[in-house]
Parts: sequence; structure tokens; C-alpha cells
Amino acid sequence: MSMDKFSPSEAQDLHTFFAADPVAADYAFFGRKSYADRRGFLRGAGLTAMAAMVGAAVPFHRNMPAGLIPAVYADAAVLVGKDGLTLLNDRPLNAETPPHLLDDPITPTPRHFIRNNGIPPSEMDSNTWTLTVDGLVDRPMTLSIADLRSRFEVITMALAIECGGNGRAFFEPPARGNQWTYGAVACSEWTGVRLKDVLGAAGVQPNVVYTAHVGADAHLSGQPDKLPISRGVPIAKAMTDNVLIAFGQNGGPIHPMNGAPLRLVVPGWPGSCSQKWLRRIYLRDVVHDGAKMTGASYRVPRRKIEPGEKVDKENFVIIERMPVKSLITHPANGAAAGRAVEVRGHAWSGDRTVTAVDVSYDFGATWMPAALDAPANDGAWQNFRANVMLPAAGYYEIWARAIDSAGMTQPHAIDWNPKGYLNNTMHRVALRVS
Ligand SMILES: Nc1nc2c(c(=O)[nH]1)N[C@H]1C(S)=C(S)[C@@H](COP(=O)(O)O)O[C@H]1N2
Ligand SMILES: [Mo]
Repeated sequence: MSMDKFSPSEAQDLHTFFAADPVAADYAFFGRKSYADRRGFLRGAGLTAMAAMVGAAVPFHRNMPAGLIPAVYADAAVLVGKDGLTLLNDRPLNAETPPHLLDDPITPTPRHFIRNNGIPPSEMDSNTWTLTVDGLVDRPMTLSIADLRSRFEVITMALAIECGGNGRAFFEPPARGNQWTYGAVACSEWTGVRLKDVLGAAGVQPNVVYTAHVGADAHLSGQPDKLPISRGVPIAKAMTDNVLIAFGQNGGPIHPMNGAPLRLVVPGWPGSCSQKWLRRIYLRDVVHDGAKMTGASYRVPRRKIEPGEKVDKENFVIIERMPVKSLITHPANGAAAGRAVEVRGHAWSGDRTVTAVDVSYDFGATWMPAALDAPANDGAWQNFRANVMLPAAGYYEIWARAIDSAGMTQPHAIDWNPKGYLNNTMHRVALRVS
């Protein structure tokens, strides 16, 4: 089975994909080779994945042949195991979640956005997967997922991941790239081991300054020597308590498009730091210069520039923490409502906590504080809610602004940058009250 059969555009067309290679299709969508044994019966993790995807247990699963597309999916072009995502690009696959589908305190796996830079690997087998840790370490090592589980403390944390380009769609003049609106953000519960524990076991040499991450996905060009993306973080960030090497998502396996069977989760920093399909981490004595670490990738001008202005690449800096931001997840934009409305959403600020969220329904003339939860743990987003009583029938906008532990708040408009990163302007939703 080869991954060129699983081009993301075919992933939209289940019939083509399953017809071309039923075993690869089973594997890609149901995530585990055990889905179909030699006789074609569903088993083990495959059965669990199938049940999760069709939304119920499958009492007659023994009769289900391998390669059978569940009829519930057979009529639509859907991303299997994803629910309601908006497709932005099919090669590479990129899909975001509408804000009102991000209402849960913890994002269910089917609603976690997908941001791929290349073509996902064909093999995502947790039994044979290995992670190599090398470079400037005392004891280079190659670990299976079973090794990770047995040698290190296994923990579960709610950790927010936001793509550096979330909100790019609102830059003027437009910035090239996926036109993310609001939904390239999610907060799943990730299960795994701390990166710092693994690096500690390998022995970080004193001259290390940066990590370098390698995944198993292929470059869009098909050239085997080219990586679609290879990012890293300063060693101090890598050694913080909430950076995980994860093998579980929301109590189940990681979704194939979210990096199964092993990925990094670096909360609070651009999502690109959270390498999916993680194969190798090596430590370096220089700032990593892998794919999408240089030029204008995940970098912004050092100083404020005019919209459309050209900047030398030397005057760009690598994005580190993501800025303070909030998202209104209820009501949905444009919803019809009565006068009494519960406003709900999430707020986050990379490496900081959010101390307050304010809500306005009069275009920012007055603001009221929302009730704000503490983060589930360091690196989780924080949930907020506010009961609003609108004075009369008519058109309103609900605005939200978060304030973080350093006193930073969200702007009405942000400075333009060439690639459209770091848009943390206030979120607004329209309401029609009758
Ligand atoms: N191997 C690999 N890791 C990757 C990427 C990728 O294309 N390949 N995309 C990165 C980017 S840019 C983001 S925003 C996050 C998105 O994670 P998700 O697709 O699970 O939401 O994964 C990151 N890790
Ligand atoms: Mo990203």
C-alpha cells in the first residue's frame, strides 16, 4: 500500500479511494491495521475507530467485509472521523472548524482542525512506530511507543494548539496561504510523555540551543530528500512541563490526520512546532534551519511595517509564543436569538494565563466581565460564559476581548505582516433578536 494512493483529494472521494486500495483506505480512515484481519473482520482498535466514526457500536461487525464504506458516509464527500470541518485545501489537506462547533470545553477529535504541509505517511502503525532521539545527546536512542509508555511517566493534559496563520483571511492586502478564518485552533486532551523526560534520559549536552523535529510525511513534490516541514524550539521551551510526545487524543488513538500514532504537542506556540507523525528529534547547537524555519515561514518582521511593504529576510524573527486571543463559540454568527443570551467561548495566551474576558453587545461602548474558568492545566485554553440581556429586538454584535497575565489585550486591528500570522483581533458574532 502506498501513500500516493491516498492523495488528500482522494480522501474527499471515498469511493475512488476505497476502490483504488481498500486496505490502504481502511488503514487511513480507521487508523489501525488490525481493522481488517485476513478474513476481513473488524477487530481491536479498528473496531473502536469504526464505532467512533459511525457513532455507535456495530453489533454485526463480524459480517462487515474489509473495504466496505459505511453507508452513513457513502453519499457525501467527507473527511472520515471529522465532523463539520470546512475544507480550505485538499492538497495538502487543510480544514478548519467553524467557531460554533468548537463550543465544547475540550475539543472532540472529530472537530480538531487539520493542517498538513505535505502528504501524510501510509504507515501509522503504533506497534512498529519508532522515535529516534539523537544529535547533541549523550545517549542517542530509538524508542518504540511501548518503550515510551514503560520508561516514562504517562500523563494526560488538555493542551491548546493554534496555527500561526489562524485569522490570515482577514489581512488586507491579502496574505498568501490557507485562508484560515477562526477555526485553526483546538484544545484536545493529549496523552503521552513529557519531552523533557525523554530528552533528560538521552542526556542534553551543554551546548544545545535548539530542537529539530522530523515527521514521516512526504513533500508535495514527491522528492524523497525533501521534508514538507521540520521545525524546532529553543531547548528551554522543550524542557517545560507541558510539552508532550503524545500517542493518545481524547482517550482514544490520535486521528490519522492529527499525526497518528505519535506527535509533539507544544502548547502556546505556533501549531507548526507540534510535529505530527513524529519520527525523530535531534538536538542542535544552532537555531534549527529546517523546512519552514527560515525566510518568511512562521516568522514576522522585527518592526511594524506598512501593509504590503517588502522586508528583507534578515529583518524577520521566529514567532515564539502566540498572542492573547478569544473565540466566541456560542451563539453562532448570524444566529436568531431571544433577548436573553448566554455567550460562551474560550480564551488563551501562549505561555501565560488569561486573567479576564470582557464581552460587549453595543459595539464596544461598554463591556461586562464574563465568568472565566481557570485552565484545566498549564497550556489549556480557558472557558468563559456571560449572560447578556439585550434591550430590544434588532441587530447586535457580541464582541469578546481577553486580557492576559501580562496585561496584554486583544486589538481591534493588528499590524500587517507578509504571511498573515498572529491575527488576534477581537472576535465578533452577529445576532438577530426578535
Ligand atoms: N509532520 C508534520 N507535522 C505538522 C505539520 C505538517 O504538515 N507535518 N503541520 C504543522 C502545523 S503548521 C500545524 S498548525 C499543526 C496542526 O496540527 P493538527 O493538524 O493536528 O491540527 O501541525 C503541525 N505539525
Ligand atoms: Mo500551522
